[in-house]
Amino acid sequence: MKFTKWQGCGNDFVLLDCRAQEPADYCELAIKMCDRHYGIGADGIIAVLPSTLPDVPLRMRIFNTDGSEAEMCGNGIRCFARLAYEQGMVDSEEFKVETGAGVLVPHVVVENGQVQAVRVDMGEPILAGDDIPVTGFGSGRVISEPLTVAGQEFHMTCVSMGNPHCVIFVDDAEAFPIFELGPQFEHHGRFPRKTNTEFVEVKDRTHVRMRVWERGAAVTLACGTGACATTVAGVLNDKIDRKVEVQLDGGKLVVEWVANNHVFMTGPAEQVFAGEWQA
Ligand code: ZDR
Repeated sequence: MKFTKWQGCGNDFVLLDCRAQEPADYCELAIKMCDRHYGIGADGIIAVLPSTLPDVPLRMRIFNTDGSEAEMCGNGIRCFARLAYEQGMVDSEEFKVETGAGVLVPHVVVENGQVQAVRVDMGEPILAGDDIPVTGFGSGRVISEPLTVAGQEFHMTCVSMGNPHCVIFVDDAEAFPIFELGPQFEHHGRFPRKTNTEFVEVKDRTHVRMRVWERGAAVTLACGTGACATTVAGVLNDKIDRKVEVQLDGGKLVVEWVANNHVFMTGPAEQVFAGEWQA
């Protein structure tokens, strides 16, 4: 099976062209391929599939390192879009992609024949507690609500970008004990589908520093949907402007929550190597 390996801000993925043939078991394949010692090594695998919808050329599925399927992946969809564009799977720089978070629209930014970045219309954030899902808030928003983890009280703002996010503003992102507390957020009883958690330090109204504990993947160097959720959470708490630069462990993303309620994310996507899977 041929594959390509990609990264966006250091969040890395194996991309598989599954349009003609699908693996028998995505879950098992994700666990094996993502293993950094016995496999290829990645934060997830992404399948390129034909869409099930009219007028949508492609469908994306993403599986985490633990084999669980996520609805969406922000860094992954940029890699997916660049691959589809460069491999001629689509005939324009902007096209629709079917995802578990609905139909999203990436735009491959090309200047002088070179791909510079990928900008993605990530759709509208979901803010109703039951829909994120976070229990205990009904259809209300979850903005700076108390959450007790490991005996400490935090304030969470919850946002779904198709996948669930819990955003925690902290004074010092670098010093936050993310490895110790990250899993306790992920598996907290308030999150019926578990959660991705972002620990965010606001530098000023247009710059934030974000670290992430990802559902099903642990600490990663970046999280695209998390950067979008962070921006929405920052605006809802009046900590930042609607357009910000998000500094992640592995790079920078620019995120803008525009007036029509859509969130746009812009960032890099790079192919690192191509190979053949033999296991
Ligand atoms: C966070 C993520 N890497 C991205 O860039 O958006 C998405 C991966 C999926 C995530 N671990 C989840 O929702 O289970």
